[in-house]
Parts: sequence; structure tokens; C-alpha cells
Amino acid sequence: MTKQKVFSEKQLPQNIQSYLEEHVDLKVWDKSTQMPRELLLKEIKDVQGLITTGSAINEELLQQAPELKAVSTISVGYNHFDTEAMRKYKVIGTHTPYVLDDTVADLVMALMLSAARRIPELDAMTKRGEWKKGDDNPRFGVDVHHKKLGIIGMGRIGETIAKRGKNGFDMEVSYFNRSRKPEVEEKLHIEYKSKDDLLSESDFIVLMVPLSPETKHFIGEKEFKQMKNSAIFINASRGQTVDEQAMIEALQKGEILAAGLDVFEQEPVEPTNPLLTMKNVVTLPHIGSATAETRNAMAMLAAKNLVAALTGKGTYYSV
Ligand code: 8YV
Repeated sequence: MTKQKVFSEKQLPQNIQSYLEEHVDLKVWDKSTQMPRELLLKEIKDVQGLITTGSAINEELLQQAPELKAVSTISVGYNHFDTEAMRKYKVIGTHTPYVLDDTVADLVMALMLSAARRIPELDAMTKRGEWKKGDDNPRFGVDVHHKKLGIIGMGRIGETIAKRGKNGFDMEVSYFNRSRKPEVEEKLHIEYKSKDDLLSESDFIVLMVPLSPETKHFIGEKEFKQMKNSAIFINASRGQTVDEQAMIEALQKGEILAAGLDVFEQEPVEPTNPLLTMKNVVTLPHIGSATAETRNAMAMLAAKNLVAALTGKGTYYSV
């Protein structure tokens, strides 16, 4: 039987490439840079499977890929999938849940600690040789332990963050979610709060909702005004879940104390973005899942998802 054709727009580790080659006829974009859209549109003309990380899988692409049966993204988030159009063209979409939960939760804790204890700012100061003996008040941060942590979005990653906050840092953890999760409340000893209560009572607010039309600008001017002036806001979901201009103003006016951001409305973040000049904002280049182990596990899961979806053998995580 002839193997089905698969194109990967991302370079893959050798063991994953070998796994794919056993099952499919594989072609890979051989550069580490983002593949230009027009080249992708050429490559997908005669393939049955596509491995992607963030390219828009929309009507424009689907129209030009008459043979396409499955698209596998190496990410848990799939806001780049137009799921309605994919259904229309009978194209299966798969993603990579579970394998990145701990890694992303670790990064969220790192952002909380970094913003609260001013780690990047004081690291830079120390390296500049500006550590002088005497009054260290200007370097005071705020505690993380025993504080109130409010998590917006209680999915798999939200739960993993709750565990760390509760068990690792003795925090009082509450959450807001579209649907209440009594079994998680019982298991983790966390409390459900309305969005308003969570925003006005939490010391740390972590946003972990998937991006969809309902969650675009889920946090904006009104929500920042509801937060305590001492609140630290963390976003490791998607940049568009926050009205970035409103966040900039809230930080400038001192309506919140600090922020830890792994994601931005525009990625890569524009060099002129005012957030990049704020000492009380920790900025990262979307590295939530970016450890060698986790990215390998995600790529392997994406490969297995695709093979299962194309061959009809085995299970896959459909979106
Ligand atoms: C991805 C992410 O690795 O999984 C997600 O949804 O945000 C990241 O972990 C990133 O989108 C690149 O694929």
C-alpha cells in the first residue's frame, strides 16, 4: 500500500521523524525559520496530513488542499484552527493536551515569583555592578506564600497551577471557570468564586483560558480596575485574551502592582511595546511549554495523533 503524504512545517527530532517515516511519506520544511505562507500553500496541494505549530488552518488553506484529511498541531491551544471550516472540509484536527501541563504550570510559578520578588530587575541591577551596601528597602518585593491565588480557567493546566500554589506555596487558591468543577474543588481544596469576586480579592491573578471569540479581551479596563492595587497579573494563555492597551494603562496608573507575561497580542512582541520598558513587568517570548523534554513529548504526541487520524488505527486527541 502506498504511504500517505505528510508535510511538516516544523523540523522534528530524529526519533520522531523516523517514527513518521515508518508510517507515512514525510516531507519536512528544512529551515528553523517560520515557513512563508505561500510556500505552505504550495506544499499542501497533494498531502493527506499536515503537522503545524501555529499556521492558520482556514478556508483559504483548506480550499487549496483537496486531499487533506488531518492536521496535527504541536500545541495544546488550537485557536489557529477554524474548526467550522475544518468540519466543512472533513479535515480532522488534533492537538497535544496533558504532556505540557506541568511545564506550563512551572513557568507560571516562575512568572509569579519573578514578578513578586523582582528577580529580572534585580538580576540586571546586580549584573550592572550596582549592588551597594546599606539600605536594601528599594529592593523589597512582596511574598508569594500564603497569599490569595485566583486562577481564571480551570482546565488541566489550571489544576496543575492550583496544586503548586496550594501544596507548594500554602496559598489560598480560588478559581473562576465557565463551568463549576466540584470534583476539582474537593480534590484540591480550592474555592469557586465569581469572576468579580476573584478579581477583587486575589493577590495573584493567573489567566489560563483558551482563546476563542468568547475569551477575546476577557480581561480589560473594567477587570483591571476591579483588581487590588497590589495585585500581580499573570498571563500564560494567549495575548488576545487580554486588552493589552488596558493592561498597559493599568500598570502605568498603578492600578495593579506588576505583571508576568509569556504572551502578547502581537508575537513576536514589537520592540516599541511600552511593556518592554516597565521594570514591574516580566516579559518572556512565549516559552510556556518550551523545555527540551516537553517539546519532544509534544512533537511525538502530534506525530502519533496524525498517524492514528490518517490510518484509522489507534487513538488521537481531536480538537
Ligand atoms: C506551543 C502553546 O508550543 O501549546 C500551546 O498552546 O502555547 C505552546 O505550548 C506554541 O504555541 C508553539 O507551538
